[in-house]
Amino acid sequence: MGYTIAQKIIKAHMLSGDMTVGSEIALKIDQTLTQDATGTMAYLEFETMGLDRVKTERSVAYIDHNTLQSGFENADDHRYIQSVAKKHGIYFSRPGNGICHQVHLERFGKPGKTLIGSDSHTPTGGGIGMLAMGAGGLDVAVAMGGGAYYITMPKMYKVNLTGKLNPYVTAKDISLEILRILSVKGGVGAIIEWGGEGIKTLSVPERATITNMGTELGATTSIFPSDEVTKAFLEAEGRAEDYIPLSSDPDAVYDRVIDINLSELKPLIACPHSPDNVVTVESLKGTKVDQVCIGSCTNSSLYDMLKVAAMLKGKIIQPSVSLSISPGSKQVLSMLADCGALSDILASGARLLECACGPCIGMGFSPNSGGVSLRTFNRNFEGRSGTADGQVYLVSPETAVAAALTGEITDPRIFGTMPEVKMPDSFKIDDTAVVEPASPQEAADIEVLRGPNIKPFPSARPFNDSLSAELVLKVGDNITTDHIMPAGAKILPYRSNIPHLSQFCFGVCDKTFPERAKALGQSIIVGGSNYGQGSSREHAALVPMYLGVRAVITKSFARIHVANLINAGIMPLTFENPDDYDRISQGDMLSMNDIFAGMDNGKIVLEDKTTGESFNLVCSFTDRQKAILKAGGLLQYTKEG
Ligand code: MIC
Ligand code: SF4
Repeated sequence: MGYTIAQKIIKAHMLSGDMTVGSEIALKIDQTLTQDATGTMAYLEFETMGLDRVKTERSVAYIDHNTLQSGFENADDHRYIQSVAKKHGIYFSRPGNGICHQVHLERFGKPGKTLIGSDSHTPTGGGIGMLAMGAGGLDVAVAMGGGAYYITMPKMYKVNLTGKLNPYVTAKDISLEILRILSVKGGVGAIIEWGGEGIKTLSVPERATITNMGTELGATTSIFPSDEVTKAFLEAEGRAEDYIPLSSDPDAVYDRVIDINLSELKPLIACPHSPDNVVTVESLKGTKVDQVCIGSCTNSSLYDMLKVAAMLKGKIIQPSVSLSISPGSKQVLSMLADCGALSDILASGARLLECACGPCIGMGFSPNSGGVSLRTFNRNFEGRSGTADGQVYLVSPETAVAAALTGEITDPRIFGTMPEVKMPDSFKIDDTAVVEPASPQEAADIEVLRGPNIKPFPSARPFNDSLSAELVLKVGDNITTDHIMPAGAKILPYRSNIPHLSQFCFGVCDKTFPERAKALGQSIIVGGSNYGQGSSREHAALVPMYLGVRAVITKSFARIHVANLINAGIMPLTFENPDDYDRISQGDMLSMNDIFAGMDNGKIVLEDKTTGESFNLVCSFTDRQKAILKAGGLLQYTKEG
């Protein structure tokens, strides 16, 4: 039996385990990336491991999320990350150099390598045939130290593309189509390989749009072959030597195969508040639009921006619409400037934002109240834009421009022939915004600069054999990490200050949660299915842990979040019978006994002392995970080990 692309990379990096689906495997990690909103915590964790230098082939620290410096906090965190990176062998991408995933694709990613990043959109690297996965900061810290990254061996899905995209139908529409087919939980436990004749027509930036948004499916990652298209991209980046060909074997076996005919696709749009709430753009024709945002790690490549500029050229946007453009990297922005496309964008009335995440993570550009915002981003979770009642829709750059020009949701195909966009044979290479680490000799003298915003992180409590605690919060299906630990301009600067952050925990669902949880001392949360989808932020586990949450019981979990819970020493459990979810209420007093034996045999009985009922909970912890929980979290476990 042959291998899929992902299985080939896994096989070459496997440190322990075997490729039985569902079993735990340990992988050697070649590259890591961090961004500043999760990076501060990841480097604090790395420092506590007491290692001098990273052991990876390449580790890069990006500053792209917290670039609004409305106080000392973000600037202090940047200084901390820059100094810690210099000391420990990590490349530092300065603020303004671009969004981590875009820059990593351009300058560092390599086909066939493994990459983990403390950001859930790290799978963007799958666009050039990397096995690239999002992870919690602590897992990234361990990988920087040379430790293995543990995942559950995923199933293999294949998406076969046939045909060719019509004008104004784009890679973003392919992403939205697969979300429509699979939903935000349809990729959980799977790696999605993209193949078929249709991929030959997709450039690397288009492929990267698709692997980027594969995160929204809940997939472990998504991957394209490394082929002539990949080779041309790497050559244009002056990195021909990084190319290796990579494809699946003809007799590789997939657990599921999905066919998409590109020729039949139409422009699509994801409606509030979920990326899988997908309909055709034409079905929403005429809906008034207040704001349009173009950028984010999904759609900010030079190719995307050149198309946007070509559509805007010689036209003026509607006065009722506010349009923002954030190019993905300095490379993209300076090439737009050099070829004159930037002038076309500015002349249209667009507002140019810096090369960073910006509005995607609520760092400015929040819509007006109740405002309709069309964004080329990957997430439209409730409240994420910074405006609680903002109505965010996800679209392609072409559909975004069509809305800016008409003031309403408009199928871009009405614009007739798409202006031709010619990609250059080579990109402008300027790595001056990437600061190299110090040599091992110089490193000893480098002082790590810490600001007052960095607070010691809380330590979890080891588990006892029994637990009695109140059900402090009961939430529904598809709870995102943006619900658990919101971001945005007011909160993000405190990513290294867990006590401060804790005031906002679950603020979208129940503002009284932090107070109540703290008062209880220890508590349990109950959720529906796909709990913890979205971001990789470990803060969505560390903050509940700080507030005393000991266990989370759900119908099912999202992959990165469940790992973060275990790392934070919070026990993730699922209902054996999902209907039991309905028989338990917020405020009930819950208790579990014989936890250790239960962890071993995969079943723990939950008694509801308030109603007198009892339920079976299931778990399938590996020996390593049990030891982590017993030790009180991964950090404690790593120190003890
Ligand atoms: C996001 O898109 O939600 C983020 C902000 O990039 C996060 C990381 C974070 O919360 O810092 C992610 O996707 O992991
Ligand atoms: Fe940044 Fe948005 Fe991409 Fe997250 S999804 S890395 S916030 S651009």
